[in-house]
Amino acid sequence: MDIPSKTVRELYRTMVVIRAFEEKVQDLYARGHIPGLAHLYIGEEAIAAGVCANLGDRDYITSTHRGHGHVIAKGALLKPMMAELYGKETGYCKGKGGSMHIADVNLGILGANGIAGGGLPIAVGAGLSCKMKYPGQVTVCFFGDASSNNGTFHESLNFAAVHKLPVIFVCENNGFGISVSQKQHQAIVDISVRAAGYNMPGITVDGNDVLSVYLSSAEAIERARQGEGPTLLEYKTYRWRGHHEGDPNQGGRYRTKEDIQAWVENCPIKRLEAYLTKNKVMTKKQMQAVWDEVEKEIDDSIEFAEQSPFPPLEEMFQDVLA
Ligand SMILES: Cc1ncc(C[n+]2csc(CCOP(=O)(O)OP(=O)(O)O)c2C)c(N)n1
Repeated sequence: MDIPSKTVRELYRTMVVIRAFEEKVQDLYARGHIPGLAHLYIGEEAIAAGVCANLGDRDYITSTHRGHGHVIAKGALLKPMMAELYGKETGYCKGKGGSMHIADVNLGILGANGIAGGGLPIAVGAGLSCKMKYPGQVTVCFFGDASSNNGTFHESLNFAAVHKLPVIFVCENNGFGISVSQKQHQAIVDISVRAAGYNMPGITVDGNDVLSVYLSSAEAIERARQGEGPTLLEYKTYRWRGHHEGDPNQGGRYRTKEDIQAWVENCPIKRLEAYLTKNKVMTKKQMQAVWDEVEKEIDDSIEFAEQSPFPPLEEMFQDVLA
């Protein structure tokens, strides 16, 4: 299947927005503007962009603690996102959720999630509602390699397979769960082999190649839309930063400089830029214009967040469940 040039340009823009947003968050966090935790997705942008490009507003996603990329790719607005990171009243959760809990049900974003593996059963519930009430709609569930060891992973894949639910399980295998390498936490190399245990298709794809991500997820999503049930997609990638921004070594204690450098050179955005130039889809000037426009949008979101008020003290326990 050929991907239309318009779609390729949109994939590029989405990846640039995610990268530029997070580079700003990195800086703002270091300067103490953002409270709480921030887990950055830098280096993994091709997965969110490629998968979500196949979804509509009425489809659902569930996300993770590393969720900025997923929600941006699904259509979240930068202003309420940034305000949420700042803990401001104008944020997606009125400033009470922070980076890990951005949700917009109208856009099918059922929430980023601070619980590793927490999005899996939520996705299955949403998938069941798609099957029963909204045929043709699907749910995509993002989760990491370490989260695929949780009981929720096995129970969710089992339930989705038995009931042929329109759920696409997207494992972002960045090689680490906090500081523990995949080799130390799993006896398998490809997580996609676990699909066999649930009699669903499972494939492993280069997660830094946005075009391969787009095409492989298009196929799985179409299968789910047709009522043929779930798929397990594994995208191999790498996170450039530490597990979270509070790590003073930024992952330098458990990874070699050479490994990090090799993955930085394998940058998904650079790879797409090379494709765009080679195939004359965009010129360097047009690409630069995208960066400039996006930087402006992000600066506006920071201004919006900075000027917004904190939620009033008397609302501290409103909308909060515990
Ligand atoms: C149920 C649960 N156990 C442990 C944690 C602590 N924790 C937060 S993130 C994380 C590792 C997640 O790794 P992975 O799923 O591979 O995602 P990545 O951070 O690599 O994107 C852990 C163990 C948690 N948040 N929830």
